[in-house]
Amino acid sequence: MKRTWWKEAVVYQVYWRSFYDTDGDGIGDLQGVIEKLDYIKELGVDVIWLNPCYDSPDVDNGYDIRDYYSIMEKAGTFALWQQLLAEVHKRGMKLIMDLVVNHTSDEHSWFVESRSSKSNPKRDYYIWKDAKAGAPPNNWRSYFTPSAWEYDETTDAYYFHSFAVEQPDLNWENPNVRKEIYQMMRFWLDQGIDGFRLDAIALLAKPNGFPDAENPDDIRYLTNNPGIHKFLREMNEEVLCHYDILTVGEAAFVTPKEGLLYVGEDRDELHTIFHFEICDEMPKWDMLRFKEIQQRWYQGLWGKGWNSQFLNNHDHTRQVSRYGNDREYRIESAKLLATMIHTLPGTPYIYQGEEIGMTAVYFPSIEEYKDIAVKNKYTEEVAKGGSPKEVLETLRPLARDNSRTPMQWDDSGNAGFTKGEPWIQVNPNYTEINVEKDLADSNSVLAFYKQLIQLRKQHPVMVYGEYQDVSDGDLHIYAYARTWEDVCWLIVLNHSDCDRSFSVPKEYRNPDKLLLANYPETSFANPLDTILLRPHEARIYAFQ
Ligand code: TEU
Repeated sequence: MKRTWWKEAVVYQVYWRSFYDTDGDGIGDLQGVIEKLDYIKELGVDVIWLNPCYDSPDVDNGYDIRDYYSIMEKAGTFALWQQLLAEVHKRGMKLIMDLVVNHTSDEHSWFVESRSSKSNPKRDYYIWKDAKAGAPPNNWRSYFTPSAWEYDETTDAYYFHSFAVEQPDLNWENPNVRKEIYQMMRFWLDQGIDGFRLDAIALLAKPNGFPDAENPDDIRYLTNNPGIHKFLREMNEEVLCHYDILTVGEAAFVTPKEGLLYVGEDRDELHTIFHFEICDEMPKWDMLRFKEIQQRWYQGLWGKGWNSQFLNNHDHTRQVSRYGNDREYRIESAKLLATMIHTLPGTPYIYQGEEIGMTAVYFPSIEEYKDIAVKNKYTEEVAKGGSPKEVLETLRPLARDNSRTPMQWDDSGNAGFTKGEPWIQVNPNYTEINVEKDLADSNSVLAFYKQLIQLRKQHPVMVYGEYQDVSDGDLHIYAYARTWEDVCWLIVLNHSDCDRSFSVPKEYRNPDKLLLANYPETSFANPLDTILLRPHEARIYAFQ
């Protein structure tokens, strides 16, 4: 298997608007990211993924781009962004930017022109259809609205949007659109960035002929359509292959077999992808399903393509709340989930705040929620007759705002995030959960993440080791081996609130050492017949 820097890297995702505010406007900024780079560097990570900071009206927190070539005023200036890039490189880290090219803002000049008249040269930069008997062209919904079509009076036609009304989809069938996008990508790569996280990239190709969907609510018809690989191969040929970069595609709803078409080393498309089977197929934590998904992706990609491992990001609620136990076992389960993500095959991603075990938030009313997705869904469900209280209860656990509350730096006002009024409320538990507290505790979640990241630097088995699930019948215990040359690791995880025992397969009963454990006082025994695991206990054994 080809060894590359991005396979060996750990990526840290900075949602800058919630990271650190230096000008007191209550919103994080690029200066704040610069001032916290030493903190990020000391984690030991290699790459920073920066969420979109291009000029935007901010309807969808920067994922509605108005000008690809300038920086959003809230974030800072282009010169400041250049300084951030230089400071990241000075510290020996790399920076990948979010590439949002499935759609733009409705305030982008291209769309302003496109909607102005049917004869405008930029009309076909977007997807316009005439009404069908006075109704939208088909029955598709979008991720954020009941219909994926918005009527525009000026030209008496509908335009298509996969997300918000304010995010019209670009028409990727138009070669002029693709040319403009490739030119913009080269601009940013020539600034010296180290790659892209490609937003909603599997949506670029639309279903041929825009037929009605059998089940409009099953939104998978929007993604992974024929033609997507033609676009990605052209993008690779025109742009990506000319740079030594990391490209990670957000590819919702693809299976391992389909995923390989995006990241196969012989495909000349992308390097790796975030799949979403864990989030989409598992509305609630189900260890058995998780193991099956991991097995499928290992068999589908290993040796042919590269996977990415994550459990949360700015779109998915805090992992310790969704998959762990953020009450009695917050610290243990935060460490357990980290151990899993960092020892499974693929590049691990850390979403800001997970390294101190930040949790989901509980806002009492819809007013405190800021995300267009959750607010639109709330309006939609209440309009359908849902009781506001019940609708909020349903939406609350998976609302994207759970992961967008400000980074908790210390126990001072607003968790040290801002001296102003924060754009979104700080999680009230910041007095207990914050960076300053974790830095002072050698048994903290933060200290544990640093140990895990260090292990990756010292042990190629973590990156290139073959994977084998060696779990026994207990659905709550996940045990697997990683093997590389003459090195073998056994990872054993108890995903439950109870004590459980794991009977060790005979070939793993004589480890040389207990490499890492998430309970400080864990004794090492050899031979190992049965391991008694405490709630949310994780162990890594090494066999030299
Ligand atoms: O998210 C894309 C998106 O919403 C879907 O892929 C969904 O996340 C997936 O199916 C998992 O359920 C990206 C950005 O991450 C998000 O913040 C933006 O709102 C969205 O695109 C539009 O740009």
